[in-house]
Amino acid sequence: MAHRTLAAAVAAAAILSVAATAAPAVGSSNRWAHAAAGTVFLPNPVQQLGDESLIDAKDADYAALAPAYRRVTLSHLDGSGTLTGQYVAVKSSTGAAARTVDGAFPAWHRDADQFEQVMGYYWVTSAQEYLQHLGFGSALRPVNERQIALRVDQYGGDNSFFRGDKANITVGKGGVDDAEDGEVVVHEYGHSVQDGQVPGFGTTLESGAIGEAFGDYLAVVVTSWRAGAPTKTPEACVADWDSTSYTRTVPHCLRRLDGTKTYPADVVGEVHADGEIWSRALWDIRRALGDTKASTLIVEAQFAFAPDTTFRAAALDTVAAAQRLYGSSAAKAVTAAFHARGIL
Ligand SMILES: [Ca+2]
Ligand SMILES: [Ca+2]
Ligand SMILES: [Ca+2]
Ligand SMILES: [Zn+2]
Repeated sequence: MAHRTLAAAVAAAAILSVAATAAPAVGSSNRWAHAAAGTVFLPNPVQQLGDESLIDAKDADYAALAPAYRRVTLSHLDGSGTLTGQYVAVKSSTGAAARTVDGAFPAWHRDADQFEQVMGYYWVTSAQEYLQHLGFGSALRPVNERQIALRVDQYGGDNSFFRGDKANITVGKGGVDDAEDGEVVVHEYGHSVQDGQVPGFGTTLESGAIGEAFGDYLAVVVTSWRAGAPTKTPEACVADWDSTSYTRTVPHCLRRLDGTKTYPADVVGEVHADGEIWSRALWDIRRALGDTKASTLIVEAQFAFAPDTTFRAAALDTVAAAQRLYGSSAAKAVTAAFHARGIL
């Protein structure tokens, strides 16, 4: 199994390098036409194995986790042998920088710092590839097609965050190392995406809540797209693995997309909690229209958001994007999703 995946990766790399040699120069894009195999969770062991009893065990690599490691292809690399690529450059302050050996990244497991570096690279790049598969950067305008920095930091708190410099991501190592959960990485990239669309987005409680909600939504849709559905844990559950460190109830979820909160009754004045009002609307839009249409109109709508937008204004922008892209029946479904939350 691992061999076949590796062989496929090597074949893909060979095709890419042939294309890079044979094709005429197309600006600077050839610089990123490199690929290498790497080992990841797809997206996290709790979701992959359907096992809610897995625990951090102080970053140990124990037998029950073994089936969750997957050999995948890391794409859009610069060919330097480091985790430097078109959409993300990984920096680590906790261990030596990952480097390829004979053209592939060694099969590091979770007890090696380099595992989180590979995870950060793979999941940011996967999220950008998801946006491109929707048509952003081809039929639609590009979304966040810049190289961001992803830092793996050793601070104690269990809270990855999106820095004041906006584009970039820092993942921490509290509890389960944050970058061991692909959904945490993609959530953080969601903030970068919104900042790429609307510089400085998220200056108020409601716009901040929309930011948290979109990160949660993106985490689920990107990981389902890449790893496949149905999932072995509820698809609406975000960060099944990272959350084993700080939740008691099963299934372990940092948050869910399918909650029942409504506006304004359930507003508590905290962006993550209030975000669950917005993310449920996004979840309902996806259930009504399917992944591709829902994600396309949700992301397209965000270009129109003000940095300090309100739930109501952003919902109206989202209805308008649905109408523009897919017509009246889609706009009606989007309106219904926001109406059910008390937003419209
Ligand atoms: Ca680790
Ligand atoms: Ca953590
Ligand atoms: Ca999940
Ligand atoms: Zn966040």
